[in-house]
Amino acid sequence: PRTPVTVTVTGAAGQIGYALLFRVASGQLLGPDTPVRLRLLEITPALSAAEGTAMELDDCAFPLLAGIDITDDPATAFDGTNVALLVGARPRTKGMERGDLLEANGGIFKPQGRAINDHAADDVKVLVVGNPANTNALIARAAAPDVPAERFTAMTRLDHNRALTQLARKTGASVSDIRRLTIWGNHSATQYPDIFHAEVAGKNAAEAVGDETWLAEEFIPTVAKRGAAIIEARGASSAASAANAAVDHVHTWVHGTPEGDWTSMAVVSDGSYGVPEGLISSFPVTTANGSWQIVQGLEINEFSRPRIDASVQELIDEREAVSGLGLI
Ligand code: NAX
Repeated sequence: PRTPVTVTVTGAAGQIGYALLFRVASGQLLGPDTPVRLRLLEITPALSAAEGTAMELDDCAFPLLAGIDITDDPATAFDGTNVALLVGARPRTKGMERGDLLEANGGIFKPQGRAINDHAADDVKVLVVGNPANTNALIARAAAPDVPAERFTAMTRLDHNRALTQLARKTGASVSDIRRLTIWGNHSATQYPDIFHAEVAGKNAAEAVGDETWLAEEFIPTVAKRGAAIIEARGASSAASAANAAVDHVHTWVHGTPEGDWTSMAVVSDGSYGVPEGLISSFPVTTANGSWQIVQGLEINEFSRPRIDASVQELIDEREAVSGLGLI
């Protein structure tokens, strides 16, 4: 049998953690041949809840689950970790300013980045889910100078999947008929879901839709505000769909994108498409052999350019704010 891969999940007792852990343990993250050792990181008051989840994981008798450790210590949580899923974060509470939010999360992601730097396996791959995800990833990455920058990513796959379904509905196609959709920028309300390079059953998606008003007034806001719509309907934020997107993100990173297609991942910019170097921004990305590459050479039209720029500007502002706070 293969050596188990160590997967660390932070915020393991939260609602995304509850939806995510069972899928990781069942083999959906890394495939049916890869045993998994789980490490659950929680804050001290939530350790008991994490233990309850671990009991349920035991009770699933997953053949691929090689063990579970639960801890409130980042050094222990990331010791030898191969895949780090950083889900736990400090939510924005009433009356909290953006600066307070960034600072509170800096207090989580900076020490976690340092612990990854000092203790994780050489091949560690990091996915940040906890919001503000792109900037939390930037903070963790800055605290881990010995880990290659390309191992720190943030999640826009949920936005990507939301956009796939909206486009499929509009065109009467199936989601599996759609390729080359892109989420650009920040995982926030400024994100830009781009269908100009996408194809629906081999036809250009923007031409298939043929309706820029729908794009500007329905598609983009529906995708960008979907998180708020879920909260409104469900009384709680997206959890199972977020966990599903995290599984998709890592699975694609490890196993590769299909020929002729790409995915959306927030990754460190090399300056492509005018996104300042070093920002962690969502791009069209292909993956192969466990690494990713930003798709090059796409023409950005007049509709897309200001929308990409606006979201990137928000990331620049967030970077300035956390830099001012001494977090990077
Ligand atoms: P919950 O509040 O249910 O769970 C968060 C958990 O994190 C709690 O159990 C808490 O104790 C734990 N935690 C807090 N600080 C920690 C620390 N320093 N170390 C370890 N654990 C810690 O939130 P949940 O609904 O699970 O959402 C988690 C995060 O995902 C939030 O920041 C949320 O905004 C974000 N999301 C990101 C999405 C994305 O697409 N990137 C979509 C879904 C989700 O909104």
